Amino acid sequence: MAYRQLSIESIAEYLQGIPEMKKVFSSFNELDIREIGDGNLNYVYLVKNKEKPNESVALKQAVPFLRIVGESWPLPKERMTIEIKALLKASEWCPQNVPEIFFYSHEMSLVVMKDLSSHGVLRGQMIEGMYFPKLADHISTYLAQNLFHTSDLFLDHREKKEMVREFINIDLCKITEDFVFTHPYEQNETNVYNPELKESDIKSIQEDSNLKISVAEMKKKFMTEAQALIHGDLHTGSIMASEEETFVIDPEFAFVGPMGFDLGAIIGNLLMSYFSHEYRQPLLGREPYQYRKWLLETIESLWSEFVNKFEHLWINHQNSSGDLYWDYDSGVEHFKNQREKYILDLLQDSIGFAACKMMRRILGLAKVADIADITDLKERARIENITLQVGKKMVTERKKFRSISEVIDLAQEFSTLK
Ligand code: SR1
Ligand code: MG
Repeated sequence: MAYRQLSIESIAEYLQGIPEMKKVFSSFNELDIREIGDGNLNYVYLVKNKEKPNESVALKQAVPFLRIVGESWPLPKERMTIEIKALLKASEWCPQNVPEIFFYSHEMSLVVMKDLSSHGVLRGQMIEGMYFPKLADHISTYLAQNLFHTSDLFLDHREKKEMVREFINIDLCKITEDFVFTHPYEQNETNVYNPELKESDIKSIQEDSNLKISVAEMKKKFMTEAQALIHGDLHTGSIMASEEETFVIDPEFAFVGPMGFDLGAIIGNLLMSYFSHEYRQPLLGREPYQYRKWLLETIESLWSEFVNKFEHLWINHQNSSGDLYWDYDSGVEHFKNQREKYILDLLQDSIGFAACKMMRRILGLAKVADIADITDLKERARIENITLQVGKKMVTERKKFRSISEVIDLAQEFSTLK
């Protein structure tokens, strides 16, 4: 079927023509269809049978332009092909953390998935101060499973290179290269600033040549390091969660890139939530420490559980296959040292990427509601500047960090509420 952009009016008829949908819907006569997409790129519809509300799906369709900007910014709708393949790949390693797919069409650039609306987007729920006791466990599993099994530590050399080819994602990588690693650090027409953010604060980032060199190093890593198949946009808006379950959605930015980009994305977003709650917790009528403490503990356990799970997979694979990617004499004797070095490099990469993901959300086009929705613009500017200064230190000094707890210490040091 040739591509056409679906709408609330045309979805019922479209779904009725798909045999797989007959397993979900007993009737197509009374469907409640709402557009619920709050992302920057695509359209997402929630489709429910009014008579039997447990019969429901989410339909996501890519359009041939960037939604946040409009039709004036073309973007190949074929990005959905990458998203579908990445969802299928992730479901091989941790099906419990990705949405079940009922149907997909590369021609129509769409995917029909399990309705996860009862879970809610993590970012919105964290803005409201909700706790997710299993988040660190679930996301560390998702990351360890996916990153390990799509890296050279696990895959055969040919399979790995074929995967690199399969996931070449030129246009969406270019969005990241521009909007995460370039525009926020220059005077660019796409940047959007809080009017209360001081010019001197903006300049402290955009005119610091040391910082720009550090960001450029992270950009080079992003562009050249084919370490594993990464999600590519793992912020808290790409996660649907309840207290019990966690689902990672929206992997349209997936490609074979540096593992630290995914770890950094989630760490950076949790840090921004932490800074935002310096303002938000008192507003919610709560004492300011408990929730923020939980956020920092989540960062710490996400990292340490990731390391444990990743190393466990690596050691088991080594023991069972006897195959090392650094297959040379006495390689086995140095296995432990190699793992330590690999993990330290990964920590420092993650810190550098987290910093870029934080600073771009303050100076660049795409914001995070945690901070950007703070209505008191002076308070927002104060939180924004904390985010910028912590980001600056993280990226420029990333090679000095030896553990995740040093990142936590830094975040606390810059908070006004200790
Ligand atoms: C210009 S598109 C802005 C952002 O939306 C996506 O979620 C990615 O983070 C992208 O950089
Ligand atoms: Mg997205």
